[in-house]
Amino acid sequence: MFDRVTIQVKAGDGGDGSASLRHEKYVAKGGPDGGDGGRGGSVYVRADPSVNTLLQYRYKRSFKAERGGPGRRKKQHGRAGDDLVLSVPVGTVVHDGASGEVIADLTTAGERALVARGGRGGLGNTHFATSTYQTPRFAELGEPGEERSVRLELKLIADVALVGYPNAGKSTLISAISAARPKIGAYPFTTLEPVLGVVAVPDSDESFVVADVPGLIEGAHAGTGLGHDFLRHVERTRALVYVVDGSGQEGRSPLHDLDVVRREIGLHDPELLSRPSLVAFNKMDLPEARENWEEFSRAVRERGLEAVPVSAAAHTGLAELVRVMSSALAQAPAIRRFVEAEPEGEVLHPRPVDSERFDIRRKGVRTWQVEGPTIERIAVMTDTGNVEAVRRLEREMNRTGVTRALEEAGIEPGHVVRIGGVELEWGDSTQGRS
Ligand SMILES: Nc1nc2c(ncn2[C@@H]2O[C@H](COP(=O)(O)OP(=O)(O)OP(=O)(O)O)[C@@H](O)[C@H]2O)c(=O)[nH]1
Ligand SMILES: [Mg+2]
Repeated sequence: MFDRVTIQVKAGDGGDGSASLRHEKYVAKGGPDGGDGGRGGSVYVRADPSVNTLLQYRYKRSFKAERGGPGRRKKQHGRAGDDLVLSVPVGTVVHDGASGEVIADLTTAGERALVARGGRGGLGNTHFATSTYQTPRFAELGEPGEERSVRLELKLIADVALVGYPNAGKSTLISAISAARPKIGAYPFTTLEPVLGVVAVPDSDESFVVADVPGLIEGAHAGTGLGHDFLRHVERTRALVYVVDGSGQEGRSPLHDLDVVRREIGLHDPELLSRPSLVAFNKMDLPEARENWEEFSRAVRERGLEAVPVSAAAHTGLAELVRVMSSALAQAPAIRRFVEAEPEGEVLHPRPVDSERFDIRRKGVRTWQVEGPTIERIAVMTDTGNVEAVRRLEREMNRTGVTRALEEAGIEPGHVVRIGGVELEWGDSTQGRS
């Protein structure tokens, strides 16, 4: 079943700022006129009602948004990179691939989550001119776009799940009460993927969504048969219908099947047992089923459940079954899928506000590491091949208190400081407090 996939996403890098100096007639070097780089495109995941599976991510697993354009002379700013929007089915849960943490649960059509933020454009040199320093010959590099792995997990959203032993007739039943046409077979495990069908409630304009899920057998929670993996889909349904083969297959009694299936469901998630439930006692067209019905219905009532005798094949009892299903739903609490969400709302994943806080760690006798959002961002946006750009980084280190903290921690000339991806050698001459 292809309902989980991990993809790599990379937002666009910001465009580099420009270090252009104005060309004026009769003036050898004019003031700075370099524009800013454009921001990089971000990557979003969006719940699209016209998409039903995650299959489009089966082979292509890596996605990149466009980078921002570079700033140019005459204060021309670079153009912003286009965002990349990845479509997923409604009901997709988006996790951070590394931590497993849930970034967003896209339960409403149109909802989208930001998964990788585009890098900021680098500032052009016009930003670095001061009254005493009028021709800065450097600009910031674009900030790299965020990059991360993202796990997409599809959890179907249905009102009612049909659960039961293989061959109980779940697929036959859903095709009898809805327009869904899953494969039906006289062999177990015909259904390999969950299937959804919309059921109209007679004499009303209501309808509800039913999910036909693969068969469950004893030991499913431990991986027997198809295992219980697909029961994750059942977690998102509001009511359960246990479908049992009333004729008893291979010497198993219908009651035994019901108990086994309920036990497996409880082992997967005990909470599921307390959802509104009922039993569809199927294959009433067969004499064995009619014989079993009396005893079964009594035993089921003792368990506090209601059973409805039906024949999915002969289409008997179905109107009554649908009526009981819809009244079970009427008592079922609205679950997570009804969480308030703006139809076109955006789920933002929290991102630490840029702060000037930083930590210093000694990494070895001569090596120091500085970590902090602001200083790291300035460092990655520094063109280390440009002396003036490095000077500016040093000024920022002074301004934010990094320099003082390193000195207090005991840094000495010749030591190496790492910030973001940048390495600086500590020296007397370059650490002037300007
Ligand atoms: N006589 C009779 N046979 C039925 C009835 N409902 C289903 N069947 C038969 O039972 C067999 C299994 O039906 P399916 O609908 O594929 O059963 P399932 O529960 O979806 O099975 P899995 O997908 O393997 O879990 C098929 O041969 C059906 O024709 C019924 O009401 N009466
Ligand atoms: Mg089936």
